[in-house]
Amino acid sequence: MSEAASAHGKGIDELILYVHLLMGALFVGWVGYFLFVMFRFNRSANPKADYVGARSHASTYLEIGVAVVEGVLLIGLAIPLWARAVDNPPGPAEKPVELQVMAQQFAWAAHFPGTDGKWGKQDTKFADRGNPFGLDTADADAKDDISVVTEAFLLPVNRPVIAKISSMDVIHCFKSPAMRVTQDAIPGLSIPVHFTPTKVGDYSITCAQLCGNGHASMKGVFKVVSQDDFDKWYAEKSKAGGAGGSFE
Ligand SMILES: [Cu+2]
Repeated sequence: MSEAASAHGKGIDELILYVHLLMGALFVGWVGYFLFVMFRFNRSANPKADYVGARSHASTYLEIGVAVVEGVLLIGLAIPLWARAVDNPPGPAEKPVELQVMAQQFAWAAHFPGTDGKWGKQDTKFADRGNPFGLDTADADAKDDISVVTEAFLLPVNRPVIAKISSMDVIHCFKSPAMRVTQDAIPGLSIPVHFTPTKVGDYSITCAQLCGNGHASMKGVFKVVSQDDFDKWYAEKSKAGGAGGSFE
């Protein structure tokens, strides 16, 4: 797994580690028990079956122990992590960067509201491969909107990001391994995910849902840069602006 580069990434890695440690302990325990039973209760040692079976309560205590550890993982780690990383998106006070992400066979596109901070009008009647976000180019708020298609898009470091994931054809899945974010992209739905990139660098986006014969080549890149570099790129793109992005 690539190194985590988002604020909640460490919590996910810890949870994965603890779940694997528990599974490892169960695996070793079960294999050990299986071997013990094979030797202890083989036919030559026990020519006649015992109809009472086990008399010790050890297995009950072990089962309770495993259930307690599972409970601690679920209630102590998984649910609080979900509350932090999935529920409760950052509010306006945290100044999140907002974007829409559109999946299409077989590429990714991103759409930002531009320097005015307002999304241009969008309607599915305008949406096609040449205008994946269905921007109404006649709308004044759309003039400075940024559409980035099949090229890298930028995000500032240490600032929360809210990405609304959608698809214009089949079900895809937005996956950024380094950000520890995975969300299905479903036609007709706009599903928000949020994360905070914590390291400058280039990070891949892949599609994690088999979506057709070009699925493996459906790669995207986002660059995490300093706030200054992001502002410069954002202003330039916004000036060029409009519904520039096209899958064609
Ligand atoms: Cu896909």
